[in-house]
Amino acid sequence: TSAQIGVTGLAVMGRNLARNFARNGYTVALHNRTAARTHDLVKEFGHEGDFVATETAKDFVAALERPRRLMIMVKAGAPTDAVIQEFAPLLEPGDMIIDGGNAHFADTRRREKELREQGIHFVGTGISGGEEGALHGPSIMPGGSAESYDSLGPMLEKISAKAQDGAPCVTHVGPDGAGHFVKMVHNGIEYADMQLIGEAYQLLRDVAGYTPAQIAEIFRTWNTGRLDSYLIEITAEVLSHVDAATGKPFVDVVEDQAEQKGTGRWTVQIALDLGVPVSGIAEAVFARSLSGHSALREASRGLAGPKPAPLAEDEARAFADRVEQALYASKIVSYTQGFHEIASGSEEYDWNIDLGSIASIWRGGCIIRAAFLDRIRAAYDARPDLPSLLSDETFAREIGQAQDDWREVLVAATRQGVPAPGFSAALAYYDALRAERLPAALTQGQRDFFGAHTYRRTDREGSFHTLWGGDRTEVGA
Ligand code: NBP
Repeated sequence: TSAQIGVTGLAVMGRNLARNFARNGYTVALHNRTAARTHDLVKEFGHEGDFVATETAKDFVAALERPRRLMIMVKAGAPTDAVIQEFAPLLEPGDMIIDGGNAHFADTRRREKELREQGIHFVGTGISGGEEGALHGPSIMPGGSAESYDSLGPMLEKISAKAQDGAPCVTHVGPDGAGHFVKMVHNGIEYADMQLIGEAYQLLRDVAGYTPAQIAEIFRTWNTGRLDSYLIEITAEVLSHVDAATGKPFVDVVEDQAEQKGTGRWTVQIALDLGVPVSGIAEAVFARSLSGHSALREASRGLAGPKPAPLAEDEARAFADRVEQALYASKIVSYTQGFHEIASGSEEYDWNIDLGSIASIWRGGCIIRAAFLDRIRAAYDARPDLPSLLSDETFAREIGQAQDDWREVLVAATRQGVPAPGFSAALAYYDALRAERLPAALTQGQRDFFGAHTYRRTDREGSFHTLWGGDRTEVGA
């Protein structure tokens, strides 16, 4: 039997993707550096479909039909290069290597270029949805050549999540590293969503005075409205969970230091390189790193600040409604920033990414899946050259309606000393974009003063410099 696809790297993700392919009727060749994992999979799940267990690279490659489709699901970085080096010499022109790991898109670009010289299609593929998604249907973001998608697309569409309208959550994102780039920004947006939800929780707790169980109920209500999303849903689950050992809310017994694996950080690093303001996403990454500085936090505990006093019941309820507005408005901003980064990456690397289709494939399977994404897709479908999500009429109207409450929430947060860097960065972004004039004019004056960096004028073409050290006349530069 020859397999339509092979998966090497059978830890949680690879194993579940292999099972997903098999459950969808494909014959799947299996390989793992440590052969025990391969045999365990067959022993436990062999009844789910057709698997071909192999131990050597040669046997693995020989088990695949041509052109070969070989999926790598190993740890990102050096292990991925090692596996490529092991298999590439055994492949032929036209074969495909699919890297489903969380690779940095720059690595994917390099690998794609090297393998293209051998006639091998290298398909860097973002996969979101964790191990459950891998098994039941993830959101899949393949890059690589259009030709490889002709061969792979139908298989990926089969194993992918389906949105509510039945559309598969996979599309050919664009050439070389486009898929991994989009996956990276997906994760950055995920960080921002989580941070904003965290701030909403903290405000409901410290300003409104609600318990975690009450806040879980509030999130459940929100989940029936425009915030309907996987992250809001699981937030309610986590908040209502009670620790068995102590009887306390689970959220109160967990160490408050957030960890990260790096894709959120990459989103911000690349945004800095591209010159894209992703301040909301950056605050989310910084908030995680701040939380981890326990010595710094310990040393700062005694600093002066207000003591939050809980609100009366009806005020608390009104405040919760305002927090919903602030959360929704801030969410619009972080997606605006994330899509701006995708648009800039697409332009920089000539990927020609269709932004509406990205919103579309995030509607199911992935961590940021949300009803909201349908609306983003509609916005880009209506106007593919939309300069920013904020210029979409519907989003502009909604954020306009939310802004009073959004500001009130930040006033309360500031007064009561509850940090809300995500809400606050989002509002600053919104106000900066709206502003008729920015202090950037003053910045230009300062730069010209100390460094003769020159400036442009609002009323005439050209570059100018003022003789600051002399008689302060203006000269053309
Ligand atoms: P891990 O990232 O933990 O990687 C374990 C796998 O890599 C094992 O199969 C291991 O083989 C193999 N491997 C390593 Br480590 N070094 C190797 C080498 N030098 N040569 C050959 N194989 C090597 O697995 P995972 O959590 O299943 O994730 C797989 C990929 O999917 C990663 O890139 C991850 O970032 C990405 N991803 C993960 C998630 C998630 O929710 N976990 C979601 C989306 C994407 P061994 O068995 O012989 O040690």
